Parts: sequence; structure tokens; C-alpha cells
Amino acid sequence: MAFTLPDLPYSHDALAGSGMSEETLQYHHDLHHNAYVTKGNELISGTPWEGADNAALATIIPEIYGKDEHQGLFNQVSQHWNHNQFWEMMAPGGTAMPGELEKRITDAFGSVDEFKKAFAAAGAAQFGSGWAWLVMEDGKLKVTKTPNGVNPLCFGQTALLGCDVWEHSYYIDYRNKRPAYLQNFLDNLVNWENVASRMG
Ligand code: MN3
Repeated sequence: MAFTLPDLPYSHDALAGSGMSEETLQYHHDLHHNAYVTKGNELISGTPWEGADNAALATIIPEIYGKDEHQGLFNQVSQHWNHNQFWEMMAPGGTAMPGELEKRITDAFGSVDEFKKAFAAAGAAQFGSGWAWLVMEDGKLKVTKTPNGVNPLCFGQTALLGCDVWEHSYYIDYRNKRPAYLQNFLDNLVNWENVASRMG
């Protein structure tokens, strides 16, 4: 067994009408994500987790987070998991937000718009590479941001929504305009049904 690159849940050109081009997905999924898979398989060789597959990622990541001797492996496997989630969190044109999720978001942030503002601000404020997240922790929804490959699993949180703010995620389509990329993600790309399904 080994880590494997999952196919996108839509065609490479499926998000082009919603602000994420075929070229971005060719680079981001086929090259960047694949590199995390390849490197992860290299670095896990000879460790206690050798032979792990995609299903083991959520167990391995919190075990090795913050351990200097596993930092290289952590970077690859966390980014592999992050991208597996990210592709599923998008859909062509986005989807309608299920009522239960809308209620939870409104209760936590005041309104869907206020949530979007907080999420976009977190993504814009992440200095350098990283991720913006909507997480559930102890039953409460919050917005967070993380550097590099760090993700909610590291903190015992449930990742409901994540947006990749590494430059490779937006530079082809948005150049240096990260806020425009984040706004488009929230307005036109999020699969809110997938987000809602993660609340459990
Ligand atoms: Mn990425």
C-alpha cells in the first residue's frame, strides 16, 4: 500500500466558468498535489508508518505534528490530506448551502456574509503559504488560519472548509490578488453540501 493521488471529483475544466481555470487544476492537482504524494511515499519509507495509505493520513498527521524528526514527512502528508479535502470542498458553480449549515454559521458569525468576511480576512492575513479554515471544535464553529501544511487535525478540530492560499493555488488566475481569489472561492466554488456533511 502507498499514498495515491485521487482523481479530481470533476473534470479539469469543470471549474473554469467559476473562476478556477483548467490550467490551474493541471498544475495544482497533477503536479503540485502529485509531488506531495510522491515525496510522502519516499519519506515514509523506513518509518513506523511505512506502507500507509490515504485512509491512514488522518491518524498519522496529528501523531507527527510538531516533531522535528518528522517535519519533512509532516509537510508532505499534511499537504496530501489538505488537497484531498480541498478538491471535494469545491463543485462547479458551487452548491446551495443546506439550511442546517446556514443556521450554524449564522449562530456562530451573525450571518453568512459575516462568516465570509472572517474567512476571507483569515486567508488574506496568512503571511506566506498556508490555509484558511472553517473548523468545528467542541461543537463550535470558528475561522482559523494555518501556515504551510498545518491543518485542523493537528489541533483535534474538524475541518469543515479549507481554502489553499499558497500562491500555486491562485497565481495563474488571479496573479497577486489573493483577496479576489478568496472571494471567488466563497461565492462561486464551495460545495456547501460537502461542508455540511463534515459536521457529522
Ligand atoms: Mn496547494
